[in-house]
Amino acid sequence: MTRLVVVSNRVPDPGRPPTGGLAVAVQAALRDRGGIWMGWSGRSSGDDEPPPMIHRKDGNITYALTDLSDRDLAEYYNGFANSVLWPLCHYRTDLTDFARREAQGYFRVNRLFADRLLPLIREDDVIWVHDYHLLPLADELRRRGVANRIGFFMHIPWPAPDIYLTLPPGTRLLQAMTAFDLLGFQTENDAANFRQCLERGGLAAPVPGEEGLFQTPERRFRLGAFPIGIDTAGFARTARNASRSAALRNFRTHLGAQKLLVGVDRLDYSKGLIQRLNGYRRFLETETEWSGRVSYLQITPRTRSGVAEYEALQREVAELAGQIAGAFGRLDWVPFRYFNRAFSRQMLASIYRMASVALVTPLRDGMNLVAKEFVAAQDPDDPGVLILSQFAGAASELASGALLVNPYDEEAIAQAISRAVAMQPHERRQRHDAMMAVLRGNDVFTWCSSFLDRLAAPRAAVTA
Ligand code: ADQ
Repeated sequence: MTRLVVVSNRVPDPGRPPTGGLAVAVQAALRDRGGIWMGWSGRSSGDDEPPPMIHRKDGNITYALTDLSDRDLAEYYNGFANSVLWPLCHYRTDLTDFARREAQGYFRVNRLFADRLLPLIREDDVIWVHDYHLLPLADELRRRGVANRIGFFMHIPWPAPDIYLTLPPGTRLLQAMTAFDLLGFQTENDAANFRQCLERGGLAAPVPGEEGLFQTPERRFRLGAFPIGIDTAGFARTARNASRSAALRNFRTHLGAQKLLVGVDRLDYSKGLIQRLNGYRRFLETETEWSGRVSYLQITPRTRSGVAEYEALQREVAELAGQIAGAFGRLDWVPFRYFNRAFSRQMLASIYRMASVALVTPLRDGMNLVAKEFVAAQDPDDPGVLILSQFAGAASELASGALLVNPYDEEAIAQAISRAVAMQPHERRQRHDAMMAVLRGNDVFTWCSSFLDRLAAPRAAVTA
């Protein structure tokens, strides 16, 4: 079997058990074939050029880690990736803070990745690049003579052409992306948006009669939807083996007969936290018979502290959280709890299983794995209800069982909460069964192998 070379901005800690389904699946694929996982070490080299890469071996996997300089991190990571591409792909052109210097830094770091990867690549390796930090990487590798199969998976949404094409180097990036052999997106909608961007830019044309195959004057490539899954069986097992944490036991006792609502999101403006909290507030205002009978737990670790919008959002969410607790709380009832830290996976799984309702209402999300984890963690005999944004990638798979909402509509969120807390067991079971069937049929291991199988499919010759 050919070796696998995975490239992503961040790499899981070598030697430590992987957290998160994606790392589990990618590591399993790497272990099967042997290979390399290359990415940023998480460290800065300050004002100096990054020193040579560090190589850590773990069985048949080599982790190749590069530091980046402060300037690289400011321009590539906090700059173009997180302050331009992230908001743009989440339809927030108002927050897209474009600067030419940062775009140059982004292409420069992609050249650095290519230079550092080049000596590690063997002729028949298959290369799999992940996410928006590395859109031009295949093009840089091709310029250095790499003819290997190179695939790409986009974890975040691909926006509609009228949004994407507002990006000054948008066409240059698209052109660079045609150097991949396979481009994978989370949903058919994302894939269709990308196709339209290509066609609008006149960069590639579909090959008639060949679904997903495109042609430029030089080469052919494929694109398609590969919705990412979770380790469904593994996560369900973790949730069944309830965490023995004393805090969790006390929490359960404290809740008594109250129904637990849960939200778990990184602190990010794409997650729709303000609208969601306002929806909950409206529910408490209008459905007063639930006063004292529900409690909402929001777990939101802070991320990207180097980007100004995240600091502002932190203040806004904290203020709203305080208002809700202050306005509705009683001596004997806490209607809202807000945490700003990460929880262990065991703890999260137990909390999901304890909850009657999950609120997963991003304004835009590539997939949203929390929605899938919540479903997998449920007791099938007495499952909770998933309230899910119609703009999360997960909605394209879970529409049969979730209560879909428009995440901008606070009234609709309030109504969905009141429907969820009152839902009868038979309807909850029916909905849960439907969603579990999807999650079992497409877990993260299936996702990984279906992408890699498609990448390995014979290349089609370019026709005149
Ligand atoms: P994210 O934006 O990070 O991922 P998501 O898909 O929800 O979003 O994944 C978050 C992961 O972090 C989940 O596994 C979740 O359990 C975990 N997590 C969240 N809050 C946590 C907490 N407080 N403590 C511990 N763990 C926590 C990007 C895209 C998504 C896409 C994924 C995978 O933005 O749309 O689904 O990649 O492709």
